[in-house]
Amino acid sequence: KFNRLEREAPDPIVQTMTLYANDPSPNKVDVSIGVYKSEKGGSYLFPCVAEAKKVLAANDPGHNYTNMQGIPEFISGARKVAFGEEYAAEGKLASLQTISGTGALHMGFVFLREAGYTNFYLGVPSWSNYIGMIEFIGSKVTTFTHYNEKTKKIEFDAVVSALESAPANSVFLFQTCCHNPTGADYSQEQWKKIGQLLKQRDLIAVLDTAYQGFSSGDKDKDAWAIRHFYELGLEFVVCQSFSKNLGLYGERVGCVHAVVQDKEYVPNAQSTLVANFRSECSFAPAYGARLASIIFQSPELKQVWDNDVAEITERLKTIRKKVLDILTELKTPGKWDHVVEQEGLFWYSGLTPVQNDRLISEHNVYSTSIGRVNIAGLNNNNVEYFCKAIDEVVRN
Ligand code: PLP
Ligand code: TYF
Repeated sequence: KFNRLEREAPDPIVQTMTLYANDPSPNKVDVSIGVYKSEKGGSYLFPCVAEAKKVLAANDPGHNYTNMQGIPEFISGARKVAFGEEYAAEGKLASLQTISGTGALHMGFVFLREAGYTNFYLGVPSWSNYIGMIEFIGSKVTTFTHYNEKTKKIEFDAVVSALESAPANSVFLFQTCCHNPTGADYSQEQWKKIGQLLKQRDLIAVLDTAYQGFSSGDKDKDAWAIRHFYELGLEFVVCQSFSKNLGLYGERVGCVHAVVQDKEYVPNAQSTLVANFRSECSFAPAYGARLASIIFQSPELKQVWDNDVAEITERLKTIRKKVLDILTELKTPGKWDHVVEQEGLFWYSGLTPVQNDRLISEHNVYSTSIGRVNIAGLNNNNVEYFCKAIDEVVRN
């Protein structure tokens, strides 16, 4: 009976969030979960989303069932965001609206299992949920270390040797940009090498794209790897989240795309995605995808969105610079350039678990236990306090 169940460990990121919420200190700083916050410190409503909400309210579509593949305008827009107008129109994509990026990964993993691909490779450190999600559906993961703790950069030789040694038909799971948790991304040259090896060695890629735009400030530029793989004629899966780059976290807005080179087989891939979703979730949820569709379809709102993303990226870079300036001024022991070299929402600080615990217990600064700092949790009111706390735990 149910007493056979074991007690499962909670998500450590959610645990840190809860600790923060329960801390009464007026000085507390939340740099834990990956949520973009504005300079004022609160959650951020994208101006384009605020506008889309008004448009939707004025044209209430009601609450009927949607469509099992998802909202059609959402799917066509999401394709263009990931692949660009031209490739999105070529008819090589099978796409499914999903329960955000996590749902895109899940449906992507299930789709790959159906196609016979159950052997995954993952560079670590990486996003904490991947391994559990892959094993949950009975597929296997082999990890390799893709980050150099000393240089604070990608250890590309390790990536190449994993690609060179993995058996044919293995699946490599990559993040396109703003890597969670390391902030260390591949250069275009590195992506080219990865693409070549995938092709030569008969490997499949999953490209997880949860922060598109937050690296360069330009969503098209941040989709370079997706479009390059497409041009190489690879078959691969793209898992897209709009949690961060539209701020629609709780609405769960995402999409999974499979690139099928022989168009004759697109309907097979498409119907497989839909049949799997039917068994898991049935019809797609409506509200968030409708908001996104309104933005995708309006040239004016798309422009506002582009500006929003560019501004966010600028703010992230400014805070990174400020952290480096303050730590330099404090003469904090160690080398801290990686705070400006890493990209996106996260700074992989390199602080030890003990130092992170002390940040929480002695300074009320909540980063994740692996030393990942959400840069967007910092602002002019708390960045100095945050840096002084780091200085203190590093020195003593
Ligand atoms: N992939 C990465 C790398 C993430 O950081 C996240 C978290 O936000 C996701 C996927 C899943 O995102 P979502 O919240 O849209 O499910
Ligand atoms: O890594 C993060 O902080 C984000 C949000 O189980 C998140 O990706 C955190 C934990 C989790 C799901 C999403």
